[in-house]
Amino acid sequence: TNSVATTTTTATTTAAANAPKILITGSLGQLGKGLGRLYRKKYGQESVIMSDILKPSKEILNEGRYIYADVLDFKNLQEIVVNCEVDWLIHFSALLSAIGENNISLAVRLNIEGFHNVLELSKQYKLKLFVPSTIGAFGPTSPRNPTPDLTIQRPRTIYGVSKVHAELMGEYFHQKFGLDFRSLRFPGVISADTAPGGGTTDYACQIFHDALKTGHHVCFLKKDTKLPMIYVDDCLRSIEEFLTVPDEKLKLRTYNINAMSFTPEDLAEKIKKYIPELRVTYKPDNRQDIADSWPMEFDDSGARKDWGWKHHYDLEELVKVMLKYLAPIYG
Ligand code: AKB
Repeated sequence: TNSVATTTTTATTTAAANAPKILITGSLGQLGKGLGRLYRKKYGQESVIMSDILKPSKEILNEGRYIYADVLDFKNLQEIVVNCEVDWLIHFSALLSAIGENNISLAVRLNIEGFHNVLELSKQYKLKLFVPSTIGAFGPTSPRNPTPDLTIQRPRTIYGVSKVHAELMGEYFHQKFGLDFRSLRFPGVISADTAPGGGTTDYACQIFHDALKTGHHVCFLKKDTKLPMIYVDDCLRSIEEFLTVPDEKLKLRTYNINAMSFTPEDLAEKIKKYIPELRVTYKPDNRQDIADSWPMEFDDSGARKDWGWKHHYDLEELVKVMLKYLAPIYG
């Protein structure tokens, strides 16, 4: 038993010794909490530094290191990168599509100036830099059905424009300075334990809560608006897998990622299999215009071919896992 214990301890110590120090900005948003957990499990509790400008919950504090980091403050970020010996920077801070249109100047500052700060620091300190991009990086002149990796990108939201900017700057810094910049374009991400932060695809999370709470969902998109979507576990796994792909396998610095496409009506029908009393009223608002300019089918064959991306959750599985998670909460 002793030698097994020693071997296991040595293995864990070696893993921890080789583990990258990962700083996650905007970590209290939809993706940060889950990714932090995933990396702490993989590389040890000490390997992840969660950061944001918000006050964390007790739960977050109990899970490991959390610090205040304002991505608009270059010196503050620089100090963290140096003092915490950061190797990888995962940059989640951003205003999403719908909320960005309501506060364009803040979106420009956060999504563009904030990104410049992390880009510059990543170059200076030779960090691996991951920045999520989005289906929102496409626009009405892009092919929508399907949308390939390389095509016209003329988005009509400040969120989309800032993401195209990030994709291009990252690619340029890679080619010019050898920066290990990587990005994935995500569809709408659906999660149960964290809430999305003001996007056009948010209805696909909210409908589950409403179905269980009141049996009535008011949808801000038309019933036949088809958009690509992914379950959060698949999304986080794609980041984890992508960041360890050897450089020589990557043909692009930014890949499309996808799992499924559905309309609000498709989703409601699937949920009704479990909650037949669900009623949906359609009241499209300005988010409809955004959705109408985005991909309907997202072609992620590049990621599948170059580094083996595979989703696990389709619409059926998504509905099952969301209801399994949320049903006990609403009793
Ligand atoms: C949004 O709707 O803004 C985001 C996204 C698809 O990038 N969920």
